[in-house]
Amino acid sequence: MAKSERKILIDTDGGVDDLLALFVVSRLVPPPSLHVAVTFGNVPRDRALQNVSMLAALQAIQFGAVLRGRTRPLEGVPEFALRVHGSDGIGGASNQPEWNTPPLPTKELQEEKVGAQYGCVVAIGPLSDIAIWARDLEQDHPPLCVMGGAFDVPGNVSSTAEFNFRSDPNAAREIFDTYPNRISVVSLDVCRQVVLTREHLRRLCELNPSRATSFLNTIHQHYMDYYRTAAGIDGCYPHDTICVCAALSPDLFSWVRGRVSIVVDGPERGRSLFVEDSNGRHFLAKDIDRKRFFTMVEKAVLGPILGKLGSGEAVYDSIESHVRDHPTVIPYLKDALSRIDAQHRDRCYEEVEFSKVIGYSLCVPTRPGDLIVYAQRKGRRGLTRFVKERVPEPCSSVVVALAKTSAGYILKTAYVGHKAPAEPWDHPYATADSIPFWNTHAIVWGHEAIIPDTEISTSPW
Ligand SMILES: [Ca+2]
Repeated sequence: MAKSERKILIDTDGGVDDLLALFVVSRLVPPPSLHVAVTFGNVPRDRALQNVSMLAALQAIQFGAVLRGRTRPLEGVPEFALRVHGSDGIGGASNQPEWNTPPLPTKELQEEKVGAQYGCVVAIGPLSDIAIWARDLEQDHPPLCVMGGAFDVPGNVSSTAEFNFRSDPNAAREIFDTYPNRISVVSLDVCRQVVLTREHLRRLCELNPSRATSFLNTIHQHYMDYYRTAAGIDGCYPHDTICVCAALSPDLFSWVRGRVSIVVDGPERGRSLFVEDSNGRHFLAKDIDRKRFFTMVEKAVLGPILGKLGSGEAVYDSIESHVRDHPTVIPYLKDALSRIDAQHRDRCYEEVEFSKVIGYSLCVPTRPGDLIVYAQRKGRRGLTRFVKERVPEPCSSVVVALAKTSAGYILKTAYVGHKAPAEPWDHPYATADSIPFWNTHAIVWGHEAIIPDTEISTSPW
């Protein structure tokens, strides 16, 4: 298998910083290449699975597979971190109905025994899953990147032990003693060099407002309250995000080569020790380039630049992109953006004329006798007026809707067609023109995804 085709496997225990890490990696790696295994740790395994499901249910967050991991350490019973992450692992957000979702269908991690399909395995929870998984891999053992350990700094569950290693020290020992490939270790030593403040997180989320960024901001509030009390910082150490960035861009860090060993008994249970060794298979992250780390996180939030406006600002796609629903506009988008002068407006809604037919408008004027229905489109909060037994009409213009952020503009939507007022249910954007327009125009039925069972024949406005 070519190196570039290999997948990444992330083994997570579904806490707050895990979900931020999964969001970041899901924005930097194509979704089919991202497999997520869920284990116990911060919370029980099934709760962790719910939390990953909540993230995955948000529009635009996708994983190639979600795999079910272990519910307990190799020996003994699990000890969770509910005080840090909240009783649900996400600071109580699961009590808010807007986020709650059923668990994802999963298969067992232990059924995925082809190691060679993975270019890298990233463990951001206890190492129980990976220890068992590695025992009888059918093929190559991929390089590992592990969040865990405290070497020259105090631990976070005892004076000497870090949570992930302490949660299953036997698994950690087995991995470090027997795993036959490179292990990169992102410990508390390097994580504590990076503080993600509450204000910085808020600004990051506002770069690309969406349900996903709003969810991430919400779940961090309790977690950051804990850190304010426990560590005196109004923010957190984004351990797991640092670890996934180490896996994707190891050059953000300086590394020391050597051997890690784990204490499994006694008062120092879970403690990690390091000895430098130029032949060692373990690479300990020493220092991080904080500036480049935050640039990488910001890039994940913003996504790639779609184009530049005539007035110079960069344009990024919305996390909840509507452009993917209108692929016919994509060949004309860059050109259309370059012809828009934003004039520093907070929102721009522009129709760009191409002076030749470039596609078909799905929104058409309706006539008496047309067959009209109302149904809810995917990603919309209200019903849209549709016309059946009509066809899209030739069109020479592109419509672009933009919202300003501190990094430039976010593309809210773009399509081949004409400007139209917001639909009548779309507060606060609906205007006095909305109802008259949508009583005389409709979207041609059969071209847009509809939420099942939402179709009605009488006007909802
Ligand atoms: Ca974790």
